[in-house]
Amino acid sequence: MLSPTILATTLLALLLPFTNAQYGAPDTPSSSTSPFPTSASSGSSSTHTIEVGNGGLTFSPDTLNVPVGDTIEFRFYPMNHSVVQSTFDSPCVPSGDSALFSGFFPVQSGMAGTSWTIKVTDTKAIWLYCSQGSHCQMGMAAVINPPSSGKTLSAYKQAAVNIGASANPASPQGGVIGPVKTQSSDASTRNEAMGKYVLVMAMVVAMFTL
Ligand SMILES: [Cu+2]
Repeated sequence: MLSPTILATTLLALLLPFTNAQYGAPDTPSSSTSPFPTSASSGSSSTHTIEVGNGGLTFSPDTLNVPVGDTIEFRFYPMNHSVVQSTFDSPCVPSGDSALFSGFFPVQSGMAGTSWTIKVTDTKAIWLYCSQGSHCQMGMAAVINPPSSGKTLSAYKQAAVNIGASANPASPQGGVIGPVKTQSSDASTRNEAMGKYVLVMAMVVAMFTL
């Protein structure tokens, strides 16, 4: 049987190294208690992809939540689609003089070699449609960062049915046209590796601390 005194002494002996580490005893490497960065990817941005017209008059996905600072790459499929920004209240027409517009991307088969990339600069909803023929009226629309309540993409599509004709700005604006980006860039691979490294180090530190 352990006496209460021995038990207390044993407990104290067990807890003492931990306590010393917490308060940075001189013989404890200070690096083992230094705080780790909570996220290896903070400060970097990532690219989201939306396929335009892949297998039908669709955006895939047609609803996307994108953090401010991230970019969206639009990839184009046959036959000839575009991406234009409108308001929720007026589907199928540009939202104004500075409405985002990709231009048209004619492609016979497969994916167009060039894509259109925009950067999300605030949290406001971005309503998008295709200005080719009656694609918008047939439901070719999408929304970035949809409002949490009220305005929905399905309501937008219902209203679009009654719009006489689509329109678009005179020339592409608000984005960057360039070669399609490779899916796994060096940067994202590095971020992934760094994330695993931080996780392993945190586990090692936890093993020695607890
Ligand atoms: Cu279209």
